[in-house]
Amino acid sequence: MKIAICPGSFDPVTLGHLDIINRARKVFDKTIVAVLVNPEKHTMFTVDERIELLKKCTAGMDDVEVVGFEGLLADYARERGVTAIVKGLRALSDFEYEFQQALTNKKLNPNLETMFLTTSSENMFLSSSIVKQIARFGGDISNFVPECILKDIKKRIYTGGG
Ligand code: COD
Repeated sequence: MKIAICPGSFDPVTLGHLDIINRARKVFDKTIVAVLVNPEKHTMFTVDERIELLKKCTAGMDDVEVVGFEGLLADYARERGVTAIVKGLRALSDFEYEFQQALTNKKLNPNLETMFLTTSSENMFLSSSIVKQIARFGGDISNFVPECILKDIKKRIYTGGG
């Protein structure tokens, strides 16, 4: 069984993330969406909230599992028998960081490949930070996040905690 892992902070999940997850599903038998649990990193949404939002967006996708993970991605991937890390590349600016991560993960777990999918053109500029920024100032985020979680995100941002 070929298993992909799509790791990230997903603070919150965007249409860009979902596009990469859906394209990974076309290639792999199973896709694990892994939310990094990092207490040192300040996030707007708690890990449980981020997992819940992702579960909502992937409801009905039997080949997708949403999990939280701690520590090194390479170790978690080994534990879960993962074939490849699947990530999206938006622009040249992503490349250096992603290249470093891919080489490090390969050193830590030589059996683990990293595969990059180029972002879809409509998501090229999209990131969780942009979504949070727009939402904080009351802007319209409906073109950037899945519709099924639009209300949850707005509620969370407008009722504080962001
Ligand atoms: N279009 C296409 N792809 C996108 C878009 C978009 N608009 N937005 C995001 N993505 C993809 C990117 O591939 C990105 O890598 C992924 O979604 C997740 O994005 P974020 O921003 O939610 O998550 P990051 O970049 O903060 O996640 C970083 C990791 C959690 C993957 C990383 O820190 C990690 O693996 N940490 C564990 C510790 C570890 O093992 N480190 C590596 C060795 S040093």
